[in-house]
Amino acid sequence: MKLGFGFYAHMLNDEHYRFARQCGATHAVVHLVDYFHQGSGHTDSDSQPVGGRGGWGVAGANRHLWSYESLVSIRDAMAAHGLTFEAIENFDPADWHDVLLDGPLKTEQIERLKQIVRDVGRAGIRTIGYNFSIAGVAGRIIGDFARGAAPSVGMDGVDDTPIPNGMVWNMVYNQSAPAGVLPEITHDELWKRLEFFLSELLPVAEQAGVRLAAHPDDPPAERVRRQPRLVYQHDMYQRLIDLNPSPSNALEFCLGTLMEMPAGDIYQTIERYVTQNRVAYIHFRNIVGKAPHYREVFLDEGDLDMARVVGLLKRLRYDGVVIPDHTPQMSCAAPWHAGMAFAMGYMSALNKTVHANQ
Ligand SMILES: [Mn+2]
Repeated sequence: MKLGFGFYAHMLNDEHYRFARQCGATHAVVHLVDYFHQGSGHTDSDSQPVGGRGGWGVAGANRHLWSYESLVSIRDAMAAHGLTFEAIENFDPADWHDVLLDGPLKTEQIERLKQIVRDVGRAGIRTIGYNFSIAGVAGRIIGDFARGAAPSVGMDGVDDTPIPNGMVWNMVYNQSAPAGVLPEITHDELWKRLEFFLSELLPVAEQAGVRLAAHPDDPPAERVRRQPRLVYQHDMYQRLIDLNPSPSNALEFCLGTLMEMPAGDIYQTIERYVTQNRVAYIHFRNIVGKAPHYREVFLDEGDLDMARVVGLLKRLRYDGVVIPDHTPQMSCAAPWHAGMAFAMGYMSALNKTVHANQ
């Protein structure tokens, strides 16, 4: 496995590139979306976004970052610090809200996504992670859940409040949308929308040398905010793969989210998808409990045996990128950085130990 680091958009600078390298990272996964733009309730923009029922923030703030020239400039700035720009994580809801909602701008937005895929490929970036979800990462809670009362996130029951018009994927894309809420749709309808998205984009992705990697639904539940979800059990990843045989149809394999799912053996699931060569990159995270009641914790105190995971990845000859997902924050002047440094050190040690023991 290769050690990667996930950057939020406001961390795209020399200081953070150095920090990631100092932690041992060789690869970078980048969130270009500004989740926090005009958002309420975010006191610490370094941490993962956790919004209320109004979502994280307003979509579209960072669209300038997606041009070919911008991608190349980010890639080159990272390369100067020894980092490979491996993947972009998440499309901006401003660019694909009507793809998710089957709205009137769907065709236009699919063309925009195709252009992004071409530009990403031309810039030498191999992967785009996405999460095909209407509610997105909604309905989580914050608390002192991890060891030593470290602030973290969790879930305590499913949020079933309806989503207001103008909002999708937990962000606002139209601030002047008429009053009202999104209509409830069926799971089959949402699978059809995914199938359309994949059938349009995968041929372009193949040509561009890019893989589209699906994140499972976090938190996993049949419905969140009254909207259906696609991948809320381990098996549902297989349905997504079987929808389209393209080699560019891949997974953003989130160990935390998969562990949150009540059923299934995580170690068998890792083997199942890695051996199909569908895992584009891995989110390394640990939790305690199962949806709809779980807590995110430090890597060495959760239900998942991280050493066993790294050993398994080694045995399966997985040579892709692994990044820390979210992590609890630590009590000091730089709570997010300390949490990340702890996670990176732990991952690096596991990786070295596995190689030493082979
Ligand atoms: Mn994840």
